[in-house]
Amino acid sequence: MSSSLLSVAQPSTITSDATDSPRAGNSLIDGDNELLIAIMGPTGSGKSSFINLVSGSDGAVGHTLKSCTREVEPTDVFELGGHRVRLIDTPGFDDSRVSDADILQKIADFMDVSYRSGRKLNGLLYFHRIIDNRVGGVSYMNMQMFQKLCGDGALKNVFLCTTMWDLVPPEVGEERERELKEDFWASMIEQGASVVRHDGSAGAARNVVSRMLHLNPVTLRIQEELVDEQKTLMETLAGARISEVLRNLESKYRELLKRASDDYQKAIEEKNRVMEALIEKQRKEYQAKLDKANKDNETLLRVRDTTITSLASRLESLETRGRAYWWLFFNSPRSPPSALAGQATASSSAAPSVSAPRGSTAQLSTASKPVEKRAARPDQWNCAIM
Ligand SMILES: Nc1nc2c(ncn2[C@@H]2O[C@H](COP(=O)(O)OP(=O)(O)O)[C@@H](O)[C@H]2O)c(=O)[nH]1
Ligand SMILES: [Mg+2]
Repeated sequence: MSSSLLSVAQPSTITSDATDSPRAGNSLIDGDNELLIAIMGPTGSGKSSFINLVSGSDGAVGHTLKSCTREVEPTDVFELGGHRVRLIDTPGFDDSRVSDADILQKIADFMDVSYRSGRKLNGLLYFHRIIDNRVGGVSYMNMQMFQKLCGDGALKNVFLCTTMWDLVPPEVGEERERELKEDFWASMIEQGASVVRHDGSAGAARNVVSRMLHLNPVTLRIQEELVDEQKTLMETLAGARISEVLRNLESKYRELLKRASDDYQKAIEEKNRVMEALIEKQRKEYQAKLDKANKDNETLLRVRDTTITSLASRLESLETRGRAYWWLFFNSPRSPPSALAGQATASSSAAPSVSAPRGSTAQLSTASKPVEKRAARPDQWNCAIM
């Protein structure tokens, strides 16, 4: 990469003395707008921990497999530097128990509904662990999906954030960061993406977000594709990429399974018990991976032909998840679609178990305070379509 490119996006280690300068259009006083910032990246890259640090919420941090984020999860609104901010946590494309196709659909659904309801994202943060010594399968897949979802036009609102600097010697981290900038992130940096380091502290986390508060909202490529161009999910760049990856994976594991089955047969004939057990174990692993690829492909087939033309029909198609997007309609340029609002009743149905804004029950610092909760909640609407 050229030195001029490097100079465009020198990483900045965010320290707690950085400040933001609120702009009139986005401030609490003028317009009372909420700023939306989405957080993406592989599972385990520190997204939920970061979100908890900034917002004071207590969403699931993945110390165990079970506690990983599997839904698009907005925080409650909180205040930062005079702005009302909501962060959106997203699952990574690498969950062993949820198909990548399902994850794409969940993220695409959220982006679709938010865009149709007139709410654009102000920024996107992409997380990457600096401890990863190579950008292999999972990291690469997540980066590719992120780029396809964003499109080039949104990259000026993207911050590429490295985490877990406390776990590597500084010189090792710096070398990996250089590789990321010169290779994997080079095209995003050229289009305006910024590179930042998060040192794990609450002050640093808040200052990363502070740097995004003045950005003008952007439309993501996937939002244009789904809403403006009325493409099906599989016709989008992200959908096409995932479908290509899954097709390749399916044929790869089918081939590996066939070879393992031949070797297994040979081991039985040769009465080689040790080899037989080893190959059987391998065969089961390949079978599980093939099953997952098949399941992903089934999900893709299910969503392949669905083109959604209106917000009401999008919400209808979302079943339980749609109910969790109620908050998008508050302070939004659009009202809830009549399909929802017309059925509002005083009787309360169960709040959605997923995607409802996280409670902000944790101790909060003065720099990050929760804003008052809204009185009306559409989870109290008895919506037949949900
Ligand atoms: N050492 C270290 N661990 C971290 C840091 N950030 C997060 N973690 C840990 O990394 C694990 C995954 O974090 P999580 O926030 O759930 O990642 P997510 O899957 O991207 O949401 C958890 O055990 C966190 O406590 C960091 O900056 N340094
Ligand atoms: Mg998480």
